[in-house]
Amino acid sequence: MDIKKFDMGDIDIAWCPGCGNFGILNTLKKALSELGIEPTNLVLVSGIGQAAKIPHYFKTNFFNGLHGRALPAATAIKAANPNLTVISESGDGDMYGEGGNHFIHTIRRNPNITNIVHNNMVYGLTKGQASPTSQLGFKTPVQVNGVFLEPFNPIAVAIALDAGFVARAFAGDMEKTKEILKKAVTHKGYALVDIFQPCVSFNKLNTFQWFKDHTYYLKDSHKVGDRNQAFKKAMETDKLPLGVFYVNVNKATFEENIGTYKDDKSPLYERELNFEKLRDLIEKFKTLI
Ligand SMILES: Cc1ncc(C[n+]2csc(CCOP(=O)(O)OP(=O)(O)O)c2C)c(N)n1
Ligand code: SF4
Ligand SMILES: [Mg+2]
Repeated sequence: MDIKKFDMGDIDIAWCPGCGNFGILNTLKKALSELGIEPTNLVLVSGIGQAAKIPHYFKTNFFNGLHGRALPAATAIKAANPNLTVISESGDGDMYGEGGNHFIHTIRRNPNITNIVHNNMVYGLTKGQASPTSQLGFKTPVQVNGVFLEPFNPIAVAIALDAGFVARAFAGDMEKTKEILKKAVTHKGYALVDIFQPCVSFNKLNTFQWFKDHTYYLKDSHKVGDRNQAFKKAMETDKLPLGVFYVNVNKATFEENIGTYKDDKSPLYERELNFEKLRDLIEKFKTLI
């Protein structure tokens, strides 16, 4: 296993010392190395935020776009070249707030990509406002009397939408997180891994210790194919379950469903562009104006 192949060398990393993002960065490199994935065959796609900086610290291909917009870019990249391993990287605000609409409809499309969300229950980059997953009562310089909205439950929403793979991990447990990431990346279709990631600077409520005290791993007897059981587990809030909640392997992917690959399996990016068709279409539209 050679995780150095993903290293950027001696670069400045703009995360606070002790941030949970460091654990996720290393664990993802290990998981991908153990799966034998090469940097040239990988694309990391992100939006904006502390978590979304992860592709800057990874020696591989990446696309860093607008806040909340990682998933449509990731879907398009995978559709243009299904041979690539495509991973979307976001924070809880980026994915469930600004990107909430894409979260829902990407699950429906089911592209063969992995959606990793660093869930620190706060807007870290912009210095500590509440995010969609902030806990009730969480006080911030904006939410001075404490958050009064029920936190968004991404696991329950993903299971309700019949996402093909739904898991939750904890950045303080590298070994288990690595195993969950490996399962997610090898799942055929959309895979969500929501990772609890302590923000040591702006979330003094949900600390490493808080996550240790408020989580437990699903038992081996948990049946990942049972959607109702998975949903019940997702609704637990006293202690938050970790592990793989739900897997559905019987879903066609976006790339399988689109007509582009029906008769021709060669990746879209390799094909010759047919400008004639486009010209005809433009001329036809001109006559309608
Ligand atoms: C459209 C838009 N709205 C707001 C912002 C400002 N902004 C940048 S990052 C961010 C929140 C990031 O929070 P999260 O996704 O949880 O990432 P974290 O920094 O916590 O890892 C916001 C609101 C922006 N860049 N673009
Ligand atoms: S602000 Fe929070 S999320 Fe951002 S680098 Fe610092 S500890 Fe990590
Ligand atoms: Mg966040």
